[in-house]
Amino acid sequence: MYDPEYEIGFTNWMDGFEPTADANAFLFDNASGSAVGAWKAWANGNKTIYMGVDPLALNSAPTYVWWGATLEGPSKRALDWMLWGDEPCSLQNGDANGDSNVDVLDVVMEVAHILGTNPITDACNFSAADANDDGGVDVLDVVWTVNMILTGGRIGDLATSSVINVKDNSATFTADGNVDAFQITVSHDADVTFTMTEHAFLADYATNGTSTMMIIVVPDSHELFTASGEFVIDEYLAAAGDGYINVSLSVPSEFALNAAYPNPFNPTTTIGYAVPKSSDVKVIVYDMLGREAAVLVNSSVEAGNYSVNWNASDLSSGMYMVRMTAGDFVSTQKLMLVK
Ligand SMILES: [Ca+2]
Ligand SMILES: [Ca+2]
Repeated sequence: MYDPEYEIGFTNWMDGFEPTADANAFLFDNASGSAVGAWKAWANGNKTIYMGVDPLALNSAPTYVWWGATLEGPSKRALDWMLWGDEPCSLQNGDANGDSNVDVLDVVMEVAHILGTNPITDACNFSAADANDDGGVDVLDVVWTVNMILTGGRIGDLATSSVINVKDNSATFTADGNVDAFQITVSHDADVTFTMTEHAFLADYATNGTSTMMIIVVPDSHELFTASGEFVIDEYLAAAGDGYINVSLSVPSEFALNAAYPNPFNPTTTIGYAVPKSSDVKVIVYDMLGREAAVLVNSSVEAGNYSVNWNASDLSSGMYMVRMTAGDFVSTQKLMLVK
């Protein structure tokens, strides 16, 4: 282990700080004139290691605190009692790419960081991307940055709540005012692809296997995104102004087996269904002799609106029946396969 007296450069540190010539005092006791906090830096390979002593612990056991081992220097954020004269970097909040403008490029950079497609690794850029200074980069920083860009250009009140609706593999929303950003994570089969709304300041997504995270910034229609197949919304956040707003998924009020489309069909059709509460749901297709032709759904399903595709390419033309059952609910519909 290191010798603290040597490492930090103090002599007589129990009686008050008398920094040695190579230590840096940063806080002084006005009455005694002695230092009550000090730090020292060492080169260590291509990094600089910083160490400080906690002035708040002077009268008990002084504690040594490592803070920072970075190229840039000590982090003020890591120990907020430190009174550093200089910020380690001076980028304007929101100017994530450091080009002295806060514009859509910075929002793109923040969104790519959140989606994980291009994480911000530079401490200075990260600090600028953390526009609201809470130590992380998330959708609130996107909103903060967008509002800097759009100052004066927005009409109407900020939303306080929003409802996300899913129907026919598309997500839309309603809200009681302007929503600045949505962050939505959905799960889906690996071959499902997504098309983001074109009516937004910015909309982007990142798919990782069977999970996709999307960020839709300042949507100016009710559209959010459309998928090529079924998905389930796992997580959702929405923000307006400087905070999150209440957001919920619309839940159907009753079970329903919706009209298949197209019908008649050849060879695929889409069948929508609604589940008002978590239930064991079966959607099964029978031929006219009552034999099972396809099991489309047979699982526990969360409340929501869903749709399922049926491909009947290996079956012969004719009439089929699709039956949805969930608890006491039963609904049946005719399907006409015409080849
Ligand atoms: Ca910029
Ligand atoms: Ca932040």
